[in-house]
Amino acid sequence: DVEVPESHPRYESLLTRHRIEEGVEKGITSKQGLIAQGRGEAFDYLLGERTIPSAREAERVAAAYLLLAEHPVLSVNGNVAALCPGEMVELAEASGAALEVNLFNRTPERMQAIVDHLREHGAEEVLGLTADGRIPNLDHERAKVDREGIGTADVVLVPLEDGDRAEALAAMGKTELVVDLNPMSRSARSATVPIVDNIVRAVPNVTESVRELRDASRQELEAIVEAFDREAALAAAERAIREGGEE
Ligand code: PTJ
Repeated sequence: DVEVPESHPRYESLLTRHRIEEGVEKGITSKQGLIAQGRGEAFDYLLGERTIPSAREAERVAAAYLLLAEHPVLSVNGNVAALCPGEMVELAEASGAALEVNLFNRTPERMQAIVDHLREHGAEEVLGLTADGRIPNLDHERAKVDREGIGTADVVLVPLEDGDRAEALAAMGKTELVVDLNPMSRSARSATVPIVDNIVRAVPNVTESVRELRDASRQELEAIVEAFDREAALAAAERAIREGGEE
C-alpha cells in the first residue's frame, strides 16, 4: 500500500487516485477508468476540489427526484465501485433506490467482481447480471440493462457516464441525475439534473439531502424539483472553472 501523509496539500486527490489503482488491480475498474479519472481530476482541480454551491443545490434536487420516484435506480460502473462503494450502498438504503451494475466496457468478469464488491460493502440486492433489457439505439454490449432495473426505472442516477449512453437514456424519457465533473460533457448536457462535483463528495451529499427531505411532502419535493434551472447550474459550473470562483 502507498502511504499518503495526511498533511499533503492534495491528500484527498491522492487517496482517490490510489483507490482507482486498486480498483484496476482487483479487476473492478477498467484501464479506461484510469484515463477517465485523470480527466475528472483536471476538472476537479479547476473547481478548487470542493463542492461549488450550484452543485450542492443540484445534489438536493437529485435527492428530491429520488424521493419522488416510483422506481429509482443507481447505476454503478467500475470507477464508482472503486471510489465509493459503501456510500452508494448507503444512498440506495436511504432513498429506497435499487443498485445496478451497468458497464460501458462490459465483461462478465468485471460485472461479477463489482456485484461481489458491492455485496461486501453491505448491498443486499444488486441488479445488472440478468441483462434482459436493452437501451434502444446502442450497440449490443453497451445496450444491456436489467428490465426490472434501469429498463423500467423512472429516475436513474448515472455517475461518470459515457455521452452516447447518457443521451440514449434521456431519449428513453428517463429522468437522469448525472454526476460528472465536466460541465461541457454530453452526459452533463443531457441530464435532467447535472451534478458537477466529484462522485466521492456528491454521493454523501445526496444522501444527506435525502435524509433531510425524507419527511417533506410531495408538494414540497415537487416545488424543489420545479425551481431547479439546469442551464443555470451548468453555466455556474463553467464560470467557476473559468474564473476560479462562483456566484
Ligand atoms: O466501468 P465502465 O466500463 O462502465 O467504464 C467507466 C468509464 C468512466 C471508464 C466510462 O464510462 C468512460 O469512458 O467515461 P468517460 O467518457 O471517460 O467519461 C467520464 C466522465 O466522468 C468525464 O467527463 C470525467 O470528467 C468525469 N469524471 C471522472 N472522474 C470523476 C468524474 N466525475 C465525477 N467524479 C469523478 N471522480
